[in-house]
Amino acid sequence: MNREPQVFGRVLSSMCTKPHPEAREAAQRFLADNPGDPTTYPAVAELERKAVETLGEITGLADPEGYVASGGTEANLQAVRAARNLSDSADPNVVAPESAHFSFQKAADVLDVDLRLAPVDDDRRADPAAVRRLADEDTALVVGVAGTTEYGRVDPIPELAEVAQAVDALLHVDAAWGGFVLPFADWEWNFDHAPVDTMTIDPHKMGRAPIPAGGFLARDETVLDALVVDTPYLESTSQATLTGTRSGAGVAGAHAALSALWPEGYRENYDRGQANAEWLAEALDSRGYEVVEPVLPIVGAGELRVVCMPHVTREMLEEFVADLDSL
Ligand code: 0PR
Repeated sequence: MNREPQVFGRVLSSMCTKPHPEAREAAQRFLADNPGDPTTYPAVAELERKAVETLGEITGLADPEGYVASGGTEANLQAVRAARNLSDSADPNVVAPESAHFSFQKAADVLDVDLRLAPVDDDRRADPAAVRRLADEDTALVVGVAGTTEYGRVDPIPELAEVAQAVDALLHVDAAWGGFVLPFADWEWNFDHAPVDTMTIDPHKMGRAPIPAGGFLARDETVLDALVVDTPYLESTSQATLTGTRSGAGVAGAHAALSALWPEGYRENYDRGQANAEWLAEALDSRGYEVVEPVLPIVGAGELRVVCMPHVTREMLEEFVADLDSL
């Protein structure tokens, strides 16, 4: 059976998008390279270092530690794992807003930590007072989301950092989706705005890299050290990643997309996506839908959710609204 890949003409609520052509090409060339063995595959290892450096630039972090992960789920899991390993509690917990992505539930399950979900405020952002009430001396990690999956909300990261400091926990920011639009919007979310310890920022979402390409970043080497295992028979002596063999296509694709698009290409994606989101919000509002204002390019209205990814054009949205009108 010869199936064709999905055409993006009617994909309106996915966080995946068409890869940049140069990223597609780079991914294909590096299909058999394994960044998990950097001494045997030094070229792809070099691309990964450069990709991480650019992710650092995007998130306000000079000399970033980190790597290109399989996606946001792995990056979030590694943040929880590092915090758990660094904690001196016998029964560590993680406090996150209830708007956090379900990957934190997987992380808590796999790592056997308690996940405490705090109610959000009226604008669906983390409420620092509610997070503070759930945090205690066993809290290893406080989580903030910069661009929530459902409504694109940006949590008050500096206030969450204060909560983390008050209980001596690490602070993780999940910017898996938002990381490539937030540099062009006016929010405090990154390593430069607050004492953020770790961050998720995924090139395979708004970054226009092919799947799989997530991003895990850490301010401090000690975080990566907390993840390291020895790799006795490899030339490199240790590994901090979760998976062993990793996708060279993912790493090379991410590097190529970042090289082609940061910063101007991403700025254009943001400008167009945000304008489209505002246009759609207005179109839905004038038709009587209860619309959640798009502070980033995601429009929520009742059961409806449209993510204005780079492949989503005004024409697609006009067609969508016309379809709604004809129902
Ligand atoms: N953090 C945030 C804020 C996310 O939105 C997501 C995924 C993750 C972490 C996990 O990332 P990975 O899926 O890369 O592990 N958010 C999307 C969502 O749940 C994932 C997705 C993407 C779902 C494309 C469907 C789809 O077509 O909507």
